[in-house]
Amino acid sequence: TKSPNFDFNNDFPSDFTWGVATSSFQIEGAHDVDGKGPSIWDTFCKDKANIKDGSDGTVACDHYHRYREDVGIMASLGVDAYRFSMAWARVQPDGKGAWNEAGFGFYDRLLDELLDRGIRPHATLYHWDLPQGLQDDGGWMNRDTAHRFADYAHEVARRFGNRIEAIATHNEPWCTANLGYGNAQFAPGVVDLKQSIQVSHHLLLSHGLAMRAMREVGGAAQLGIVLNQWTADPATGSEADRAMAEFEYARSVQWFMDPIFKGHYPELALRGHGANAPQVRDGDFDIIKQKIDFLGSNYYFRSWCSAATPPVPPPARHGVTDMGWEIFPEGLPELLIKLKAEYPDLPPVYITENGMANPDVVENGRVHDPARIAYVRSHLAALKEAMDAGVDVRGYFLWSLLDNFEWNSGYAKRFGIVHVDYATQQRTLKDSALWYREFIAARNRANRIKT
Ligand code: GBH
Repeated sequence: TKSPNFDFNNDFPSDFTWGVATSSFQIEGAHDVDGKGPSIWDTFCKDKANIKDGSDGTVACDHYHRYREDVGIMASLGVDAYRFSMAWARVQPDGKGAWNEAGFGFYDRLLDELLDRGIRPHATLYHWDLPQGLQDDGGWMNRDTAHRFADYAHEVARRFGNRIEAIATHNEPWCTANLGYGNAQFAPGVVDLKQSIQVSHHLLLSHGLAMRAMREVGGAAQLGIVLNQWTADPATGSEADRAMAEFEYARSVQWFMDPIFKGHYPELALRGHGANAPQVRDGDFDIIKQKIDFLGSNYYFRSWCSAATPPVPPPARHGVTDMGWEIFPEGLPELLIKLKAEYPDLPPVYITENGMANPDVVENGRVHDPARIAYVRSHLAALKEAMDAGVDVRGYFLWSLLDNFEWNSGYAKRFGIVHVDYATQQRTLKDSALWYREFIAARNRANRIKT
């Protein structure tokens, strides 16, 4: 395919990491192949009412069988790195007890393929697909799950720790807790505020235990965590809106950052949670507060806080995505600069996800998605501002390589820079993929001229 004619200027550092991201349940399919156990998302999808289009992840992008082709696509785009997650139930079908060699075999082949192609692997241990066996014992409400997670982390680090550039414990624990246990948008589908807050504590504990277990192994991988983060803006200058925004920032961003960097929960959020505050045991914060080598930050939009009924809608000056999310690139530098000020020990940051859903169609072998290109460009320009202001950002992972299973939205929402025709599993590079390729290549050209 001939690239559309884009004008751009890639002025990021020459060693900046350019990547794409996916997650296991959203792309792999092969839900019961080679000894894989069921995960809570396999279970959740069985109730068709849980997923907007009634779909599930049994086949998804069939990446389990097509990973070679998909890595080939990444190589053709010239990306430096690939962020993916491992399905815990693939490598340990029950979440406890025996390891499944065939499951590890898949990730072993994937890593080989990536390394052969010069693509650096960034792995996430948990992107929401808990083994159902552990859910049967209470899932993340059961404190013991944190210990099971550490065993799993230890085993992955032992086997693969020298071939993976970076390992993140969790992807967006806020979502696991709030959407899984707070409002039932996600598996396991519980609606219980108090539980969701206790779950968030167990997730942080599991992060700390996993960090310890992986440090014990040693190995070359950088270790960290991926959080979904946003700024929270009051809709108006009213006291109620301002208080709402402050609480929102405390209960989402600081709730996960403060324990890791300061060893306690944010006072404002704790007070707001009142009787729902989590049970914390002596020594928990010592486990949670450990040096991490990197922070992964997923940024999609800001949180808009209006206490009025009906709420004052966000201005959405740059429009909204197909998810209905306000496009707000300005929030990215605002967030990063705020984090740097609040957490003096902030390690290097990777933007581990950013991207947009866009309903696009293949026409004569082409997919025109100018809105996605504009979204990425505006967020990269915003990211550069944060870096110019002194935030140490080392890489950017576009969400997502492929159109995929968008959780409770099913396949109706398309986040890929590569289009997937689910009937044939045919992949087609969208214009955004061609743009990204050119953008990365421009960096490479600039590097060649420099040296
Ligand atoms: C990411 O989460 C995920 O990591 C990825 O798997 C997913 O495909 C991608 O984004 C696109 O969605 O206001 O309570 O109704 C995005 C995180 C999802 C967090 C939506 C806030 C709003 C929930 N965001 N969510 S709510």
